[in-house]
Amino acid sequence: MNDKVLESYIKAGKIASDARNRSRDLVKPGKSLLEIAENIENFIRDSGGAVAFPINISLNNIGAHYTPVKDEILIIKDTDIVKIDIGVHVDGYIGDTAYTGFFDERYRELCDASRLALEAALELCRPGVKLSKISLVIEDTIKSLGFKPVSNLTGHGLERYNLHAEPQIPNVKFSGEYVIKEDQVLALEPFATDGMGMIKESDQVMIFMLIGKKPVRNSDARTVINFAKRFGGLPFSERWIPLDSRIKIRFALRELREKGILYDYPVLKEAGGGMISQFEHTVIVRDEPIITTL
Ligand SMILES: [Co+2]
Repeated sequence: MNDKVLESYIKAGKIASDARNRSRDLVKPGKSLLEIAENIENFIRDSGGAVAFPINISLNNIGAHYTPVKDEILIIKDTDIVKIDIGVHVDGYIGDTAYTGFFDERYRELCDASRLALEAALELCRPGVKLSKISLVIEDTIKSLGFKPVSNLTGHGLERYNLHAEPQIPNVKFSGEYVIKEDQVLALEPFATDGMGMIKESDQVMIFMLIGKKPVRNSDARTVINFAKRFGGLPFSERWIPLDSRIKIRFALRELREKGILYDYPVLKEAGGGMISQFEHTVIVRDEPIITTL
């Protein structure tokens, strides 16, 4: 990795970390999800970064991929646990970080489980370590606190303008010989739950990504394509689309999904209705691991 690339990763990580810390003051009972999302995404842009994916604000049994819509009505309650997942890029180099906020002490241990699993896993991000060892320590740490890792949500590699590069990093043990290498960039994100230990897709979708090119006749659909091209293949939010009505937006998105032009990220919910906690950092694999989002 050359100095320019390293510098971009460090800068993206720092802005993501600042955005995460800033969000801690906003994530409070009575606050609206829409207000939090707009505040944090604007902060990222004002700090000289670009938003690498719409801020995910996933409550309770939702594991990921919830981001407010234009007419969002959800307000945080004091019984909620709130996962905030933030992505920032600088010239395509991404920092990805998440934490879980809670207001009721009964969720402390659930949140500790994914936080401590992340801390233990980060220690292992050195050249030559087997990926399976990282997954094992995540599973063991979460189980030692009496919870289950979410088996079908994984950490992931990061590459320029690629949010889900190889390798996938399971949060449960597996057997495999894959070894991590110096300068690989990894986003580790343990998820812990008191439910079944699996997520399933719901039929709600708020996050999309452009994946294909095909002619479309509908002018609103063309507006969405032209808008989506700005993101260089990174995901975008329905909320950002510059069309004046949500009906037009939904209609255009449906056409593009059906034609295979858009990929969608459905809201993911715990299969047994359990609560989910998540913590995440981005790390550059080195003998002394560089955690860019610390
Ligand atoms: Co991630």
